[in-house]
Amino acid sequence: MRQILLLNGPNLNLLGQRDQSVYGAKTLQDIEQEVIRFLKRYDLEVETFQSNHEGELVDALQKASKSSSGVIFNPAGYTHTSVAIRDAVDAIDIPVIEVHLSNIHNRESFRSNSYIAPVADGQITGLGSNGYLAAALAMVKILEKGES
Ligand code: DHK
Repeated sequence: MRQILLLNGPNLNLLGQRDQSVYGAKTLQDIEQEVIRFLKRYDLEVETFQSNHEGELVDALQKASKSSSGVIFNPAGYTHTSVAIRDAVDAIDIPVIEVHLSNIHNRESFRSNSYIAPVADGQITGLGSNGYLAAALAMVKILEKGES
């Protein structure tokens, strides 16, 4: 079965206890389960990984290029700082969709810049946990197109 990596960056392990007016009430496990359930309908298996460490996220992206068909990725705070993660996304030849729970364009100005967006297939921001499902559907469509 083909596999999608659902990759989450720093502090997203704290979802549920982080500011719920910004990040919602769901835990990361809730979101992961929703994506797993959704992609199962399309015969796609989901591997989940969360890390607070930049290098581990780089490692996960490199590994995904060998074992997965695509990545749904919330780089969290590293979105706005990490050239290394951007380079990893750029270097791998599978689709990567960037997701943010909050709308990074209506918060502090430093959040509106994403180092990842220019090298990702697309960015979904501000739709809360539904953004992950939107990314999952987009990933299905991207992969279907690749097959035809
Ligand atoms: C998550 C974070 O942790 C922030 O650092 C980003 C992103 C936004 C989100 O909305 O999911 O700025």
